[in-house]
Amino acid sequence: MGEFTPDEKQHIVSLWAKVNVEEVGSEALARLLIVYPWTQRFFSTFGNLSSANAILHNPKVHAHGKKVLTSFGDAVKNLDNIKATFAHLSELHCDKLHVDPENFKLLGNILVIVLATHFGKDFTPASQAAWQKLVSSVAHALSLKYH
Ligand code: HEG
Repeated sequence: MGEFTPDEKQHIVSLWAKVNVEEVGSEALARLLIVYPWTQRFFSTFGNLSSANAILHNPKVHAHGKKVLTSFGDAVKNLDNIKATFAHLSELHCDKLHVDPENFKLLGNILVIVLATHFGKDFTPASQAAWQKLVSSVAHALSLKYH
């Protein structure tokens, strides 16, 4: 039962224990907004997003990045139950926020890149494989309530 092997769970949980949610979360969201500028449209209330530098230092981007990655951490704590864990957030992103679910995949891949820059060689191929599986599982779970 469950989609993750014991080895994959070990890779996910042990790396997560070393993640600084504020630092990694804000960097991942900032990079999403810089690399895929059309994602800025969801954050029109966030103030100055006019340059990479402005985005990287925007306090609302930091706060929201931390919020998103903290929420992502619920997946790490519920690896056997990811769909149910994100059912409510899937509804919210569809019905209230109107976020195209393609963006969950973009953010997941950016998160993997940020982890690679933070952990370097400690982010082994096996760890990356487990994390890629996790981000795609979360993106899938967040898309399930779309209609
Ligand atoms: Mg979303 C709000 C989690 C990706 C756009 N997001 C939120 C909230 C959470 C969350 C916990 C607060 C919900 C609340 O107020 O009750 N988001 C979350 C996760 C992921 C994700 C776990 C993927 C891993 N979000 C995501 C992406 C976009 C987005 C890719 C758009 C590109 N989220 C978004 C917006 C809001 C939230 C626009 C409302 C922000 C606000 O106005 O405060």
